[in-house]
Amino acid sequence: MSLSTGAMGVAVSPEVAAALARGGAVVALESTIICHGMPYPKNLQTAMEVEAIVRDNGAVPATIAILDGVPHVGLNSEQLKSLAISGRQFQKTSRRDIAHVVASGGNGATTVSATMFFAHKVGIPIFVTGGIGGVHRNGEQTMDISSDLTELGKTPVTVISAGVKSILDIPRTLEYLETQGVTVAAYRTNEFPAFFTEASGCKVQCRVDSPEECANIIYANKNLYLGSGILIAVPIPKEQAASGNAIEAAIQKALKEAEDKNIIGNTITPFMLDRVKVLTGGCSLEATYSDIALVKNNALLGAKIAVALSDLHQ
Ligand code: PSU
Ligand code: MN
Repeated sequence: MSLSTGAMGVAVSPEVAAALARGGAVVALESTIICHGMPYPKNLQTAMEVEAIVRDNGAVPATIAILDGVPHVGLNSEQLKSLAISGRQFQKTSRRDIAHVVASGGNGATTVSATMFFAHKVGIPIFVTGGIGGVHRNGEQTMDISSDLTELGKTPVTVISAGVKSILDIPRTLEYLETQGVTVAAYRTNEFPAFFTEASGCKVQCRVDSPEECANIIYANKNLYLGSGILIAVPIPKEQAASGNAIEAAIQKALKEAEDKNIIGNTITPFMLDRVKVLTGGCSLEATYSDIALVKNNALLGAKIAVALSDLHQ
């Protein structure tokens, strides 16, 4: 089946297009986590389970990727499978890389910034992922600040994540988000979560306790044409939380390895994520698999927020 890419140059799957046309709930999902975050077949299994959770909770999933130079919003099962098998052959694509990947007819796994861009382009206001990028440790020297943060500043999409991994500088990430005018809300907690652990030591101004409350904030953002994004941070469930000390020790070791190997640019995040996973694998099984558990946990809330938001618009 061939899809019309329309004037926007984006191929929207029939299911997603129909849901958007009726004002139904749709949840965008990224593809970097599939291609660069987990090996096959774990990545395919996870991607399918996340889509199923979104569906079971009343929303339509829209996984986003660039296939043969065409940005796709909503993938069918063959496309999802081929993406998962290809893995790292799909180029990690942030906003910076989009035009080049499209012009060269390439395959791109979209990061948070690129996924937000395409979600907004086709009218999807909600996007679920595991963790977003941020200000890297030593970012004050390297200026390595993820384009996820500037995208959140200029694109009105709500991202549901488990906070920011502590491989990054969390306090500076929050400072930068404030500079960018991004609403940061923590779900059922007063503290910003640190992905593997429930708390980062950083307080947030905005606490939300229900999907409806989240939807009200998104609605207000839209009505005021604020134009900026919203980050909803959901802490890891208590029973899955890893030991903060074990994680920090692994991060320190991985940072040293990255420095020795001179790993910089857009390979630093996948490298750090991979090494922390391996280095904590021995002492904390939960940490190894928390990525998967957390995306699922976030998908559950994201779908409920999407449904609450679509109800507000009816
Ligand atoms: N953090 C995670 N898992 C991920 C990423 C970040 O815990 O998979 C991915 C996301 O796609 C995010 C990207 O948008 O890494 C950020 O990369 P960078 O730091 O190069 O901007
Ligand atoms: Mn970077």
